[in-house]
Amino acid sequence: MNKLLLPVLLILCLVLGGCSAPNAPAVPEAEADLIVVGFSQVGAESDWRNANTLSMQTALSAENGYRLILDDAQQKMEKQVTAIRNFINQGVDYIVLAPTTERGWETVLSEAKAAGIPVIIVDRMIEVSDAELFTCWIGSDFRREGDTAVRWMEQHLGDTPLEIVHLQGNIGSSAQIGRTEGLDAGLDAHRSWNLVFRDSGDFTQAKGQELMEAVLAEGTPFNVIFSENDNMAYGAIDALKAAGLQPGKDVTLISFDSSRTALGLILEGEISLDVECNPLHGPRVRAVIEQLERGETPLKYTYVEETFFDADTLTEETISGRGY
Ligand code: GYE
Repeated sequence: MNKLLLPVLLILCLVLGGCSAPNAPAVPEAEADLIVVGFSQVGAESDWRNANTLSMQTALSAENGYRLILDDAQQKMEKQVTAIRNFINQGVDYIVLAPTTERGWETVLSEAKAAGIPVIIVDRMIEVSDAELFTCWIGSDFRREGDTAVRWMEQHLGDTPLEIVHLQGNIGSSAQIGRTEGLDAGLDAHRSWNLVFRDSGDFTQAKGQELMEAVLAEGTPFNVIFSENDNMAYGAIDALKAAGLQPGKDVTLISFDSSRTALGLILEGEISLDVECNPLHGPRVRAVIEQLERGETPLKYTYVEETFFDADTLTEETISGRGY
């Protein structure tokens, strides 16, 4: 071979990543038997999300026989579409998708289907006309979570006049849609409940704080905050305290997720109700892949069992035994 051509070819090989140094196997032997899973994750917007990522990484580890390719979409649906296309190009064995929003998945999932790659949906749901575009779904009943919060409000706050500040999650995500629908049903059923503010805080602490600061600056009276996740609730607490208000006393704070920090805040009296949402889907996804590997058909929809916590039901033991 031409002396000049060889280094050029070598560099090209390395850049394209298609081949390796002479005599080295293309894939390290230990990795050759691993099941390759591409996981398109929403982002890192909350403690819930980080616990979910960790759960997937732990369950789908090399020791357990997996190679997990994680893609963080920074809460952008378009980034997830690109990630899925990359997974298809890489020829992964399975795709796991935690979708940001419910809509817009038809095309890319048809591509995965055409490539013969099973797609497992976790956490939020997708809305597609053909349910064959995904193998199965594992997650929470978000409408039920919203209804649970409303039932608690009925029992604990009754028909007293409520001025409700509603901090929503990512608009268009199942978690937002279900929890908002629950509250809307409560608002319809109670003439004395008033919605005084509603906006999306994107499930982040920073945005939750920002929105609460805006409400406080406006001088809008309120006595309930309905925060669609814990991180926005933490932001709201910071804003309330900075304004000299005491969460739990001056305002009833309702939240979702029930991560360990939030449960601690129930004990301290700052959060009044936290509806549980379990992020530990890693072992559930692994069990589904094992079923598929054995040629079995997993359940199409699996709803995770969940409860709620308030000062009456929460114990120190629950907090210490919490996995997230
Ligand atoms: O409540 C929130 C996270 O989709 C259930 O997303 C999940 C939600 C969760 O960012 O904290």
